[in-house]
Amino acid sequence: MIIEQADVIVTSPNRNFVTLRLVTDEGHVGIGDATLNGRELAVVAYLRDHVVPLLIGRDAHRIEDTWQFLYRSAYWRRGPVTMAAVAAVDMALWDIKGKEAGLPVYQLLGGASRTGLLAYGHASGKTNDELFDSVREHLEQGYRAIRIQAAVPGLKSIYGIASNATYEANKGERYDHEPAQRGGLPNEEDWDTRSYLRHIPTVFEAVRNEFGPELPLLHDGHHRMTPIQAAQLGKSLEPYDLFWLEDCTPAENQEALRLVRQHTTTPLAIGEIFNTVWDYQQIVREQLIDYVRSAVTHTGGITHLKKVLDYASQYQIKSGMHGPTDISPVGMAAAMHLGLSIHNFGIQEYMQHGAKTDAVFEQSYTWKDGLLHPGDKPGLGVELNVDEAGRYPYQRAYLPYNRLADGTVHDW
Ligand code: CS2
Ligand code: MG
Repeated sequence: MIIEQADVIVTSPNRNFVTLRLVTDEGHVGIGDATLNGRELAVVAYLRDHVVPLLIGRDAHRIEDTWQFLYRSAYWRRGPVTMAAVAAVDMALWDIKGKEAGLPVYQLLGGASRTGLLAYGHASGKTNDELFDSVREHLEQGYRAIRIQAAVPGLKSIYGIASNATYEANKGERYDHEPAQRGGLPNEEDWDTRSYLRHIPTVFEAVRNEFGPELPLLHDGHHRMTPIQAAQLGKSLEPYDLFWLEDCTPAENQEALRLVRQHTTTPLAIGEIFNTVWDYQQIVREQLIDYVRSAVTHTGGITHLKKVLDYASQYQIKSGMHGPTDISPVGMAAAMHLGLSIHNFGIQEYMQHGAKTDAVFEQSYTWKDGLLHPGDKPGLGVELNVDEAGRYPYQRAYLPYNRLADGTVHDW
């Protein structure tokens, strides 16, 4: 079965998405997500100019060989752009293989290891009252685990606060806290770690007092703390029994997590900006994390992320796949197939896309009683409506960045 056609489709319904669409000589269509928030066109160029010419005429059956060929023949290895491009090819080939076999991809990966996938959503608020409303909104929707993000007194803007945190406030359109605002240049936000470290424990105390000790709560530090500051936060949150503290400190320096681990038992989740197993080598081997945060879309696809998670399973580390709105429904479906099949599944982030996005990407995955399931359509189970996609041309969008009070640029 030969790849005859490869198209890179850019569309921007609720936000920008990049999708690779392959067609074989037998008429099978496979799609893969290549969305890299804020750098979408870099992946488009990598795919169109350097990968597509290599795909035409290749045997679509050879998923592993194609992965190794794209990874090793480029000479220059790893990185978010390269691995998002490789991921899209990998997802599209798994989609084709499932369609040819007449099976959902999770069956090709070894079948289901559970009935459904625990999902968490994003509650947020500028005040505790707004945060509580957002938590209630997510509980009413059926979420069984909830991420808590809050404004910090004295800071003008901060990551993770939905423009309006509740459905009604958005007139029935799902709130979309999409941080990458289309049409402009990067927004500058302000940051002060000490104010944040003083405030966040009070937020979790209030949430626990309001909602009790059982509800699994998560928090995203979003790369902003030094290791010792992360250790301080982890320790101060121990009384509130978090499911995880995410991206507590920039983890290019994997050793940094040793210092955090020495001071706190709060579970740690790292990796949404990682893109190969090598980024995890030390933090997995030294048991420095509890959850692997990578998305299929940013980590070389199903083939490679499965290898990362199999490595992590030797250390009882579980998956916590990244699933904000900048992972397309194709990338979400791929994550669900992989998550359903592996033994060491932990939790799946699920922010839900907007109505325009759902019209472009016709999904067959389901979310019921707080559990996700990829569905049983052959392949990944998502169809790209190319005509609908054409209605929404790309709009340049940048993620924000931070500056400290003295003007120093800081991690966002
Ligand atoms: C966040 C992401 O969902 C998360 O955990 O870290 O929303 C992140 O801010 C975006 O994916 C950046 O594009
Ligand atoms: Mg995150």
